[in-house]
Formats: sequence, C-alpha cells, structure tokens
Amino acid sequence: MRPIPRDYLQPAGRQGRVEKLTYGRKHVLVYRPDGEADCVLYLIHGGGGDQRDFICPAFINMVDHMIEAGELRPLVIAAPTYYDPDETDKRPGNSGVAVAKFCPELRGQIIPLVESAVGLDPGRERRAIGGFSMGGVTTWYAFMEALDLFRWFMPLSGDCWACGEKGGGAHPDETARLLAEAADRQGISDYRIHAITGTADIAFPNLDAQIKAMAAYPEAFGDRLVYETMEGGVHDYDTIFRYLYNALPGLFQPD
Ligand code: FER
Repeated sequence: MRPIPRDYLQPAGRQGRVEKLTYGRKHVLVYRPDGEADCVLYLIHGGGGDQRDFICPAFINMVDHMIEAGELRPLVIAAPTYYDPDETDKRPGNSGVAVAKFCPELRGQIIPLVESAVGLDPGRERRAIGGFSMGGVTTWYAFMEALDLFRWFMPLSGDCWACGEKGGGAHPDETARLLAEAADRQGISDYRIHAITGTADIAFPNLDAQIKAMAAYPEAFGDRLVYETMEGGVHDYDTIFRYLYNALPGLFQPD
C-alpha cells in the first residue's frame, strides 16, 4: 500500500470544483474534476461525520493530483449523508438504523439529483459506491439492494450489518450467506467488490471474519472480491485516503 506523495496534499495545478446540491432539507457535496468525467463514485462518510469528511482539502487535492498526473480517470465524487437533518444520536446503534434505510434515498433522490446536475448518465457500469466505517456498512447494504445501480463496491473498514451491529464479526457465516443470497436474488453477477482495512483498525475483526466467511461462496465472490489489509492500518481518514490513493485507479477498469 503505497503512501500518498507528500505534495499531493497541497493544491494541484488543475483543480476540480465542489458544488452543493440541495434536496429537501438535505444536501450532497459533489466534486467535479477539471476535465471531462464519465463516471461517478458515491463516497459515504463514517459514523458521527458528514459530507465534508471526504470533500475536504486533503482528499480533493489528492484526487486533483492523481487526475492531473494521469493516474486516475477523471471522475465525479458525490458525498451524501445518511443522517436526517435533525439527527442528534450518531452512535453506532442509531447510525446503523439510518444506514439500513438509506438505499431508497440514494436511488430515488440522490443519484437522479447528482447525475442530472453534472449531466451524466453513467449507468451501473460507471457508477461506484464506497465508504468508510458506517459508510462501509452502507456500501454492503447497497450491494444487497442495488446491484442494478452499481457495479463497483469499495467498503473500507466497515462490515455488513445485515445480521445486526458488527454482524460481519458476530455472525460471519450468516452474513456471508445473506450477501450471496442477495446477489443471487438480484440476478446480476458482474459486480466487483474491493474491500480494504488495516490490521490495527477497530473494524478489522468484523470485516476480516466476514470476508473469510465469504470464501464459502466462490461462485458469488471468488475473483469478484478483492480484499486487502494494510499492516498497522488504523480507523481514521488519513489511513482511508491512503487506501483510496491505491485503490481508486482500479475502479471502472475492464478485467
Ligand atoms: C465496524 C463497522 C462500523 C466497527 C465499527 C463501525 C468496531 C462504526 C463505528 C462508529 O460509527 O462509531 O465493523 O467495528
């Protein structure tokens, strides 16, 4: 897992811009690169956070530099939130409730809003979803409910909570079975999952147990799942940005 070049933290020569798109009492922050984009990544923040966790100088400067250097295909990055505007309880239990019901909002409101604003219709081939921690939990729910919307999934240091809080760790076999069944039920099989965490991450035991249990379903997962762990990686955004520096170039790439 290569470190982010130090100068990538500073503003790039060619910079994208950020727009705030409002729907009801909520909003999405959207990064639009300098240059023509044809794909969209929905990037979901962790518990207690908000849209600015990813749409922040450190991450946006890195993405600008990667695009400028030709290391990354220009992409739109949309950062919504699963929290209701009045939500005050952002602890894991309550965040888990918000995340579990978020997919219909993504499908019905957020995706149409973002893609009409940027003038793109990427389809599932060029639409990805990823997230950190509770955003990773969100990503697994999207896998279970929205394979028709997304081909690419990038859960980062977050497990699947279909069997309850931290269910990937507490009930790995049952979680793996539910994931395989959900894929089968949706009748779409060309998805790609790139899961990443660190060995010192608080979510490591949960995601790691889940991924190991998913090996029991080689037809569902097999080479459609790539799993990486960084030695010593912890549960914070700087670490997650490093994972994204390494993993973003693999999104939307043909086999
Ligand atoms: C995990 C997934 C999500 C986990 C923690 C979280 C400890 C989220 C925590 C939070 O929002 O505070 O596997 O393991």
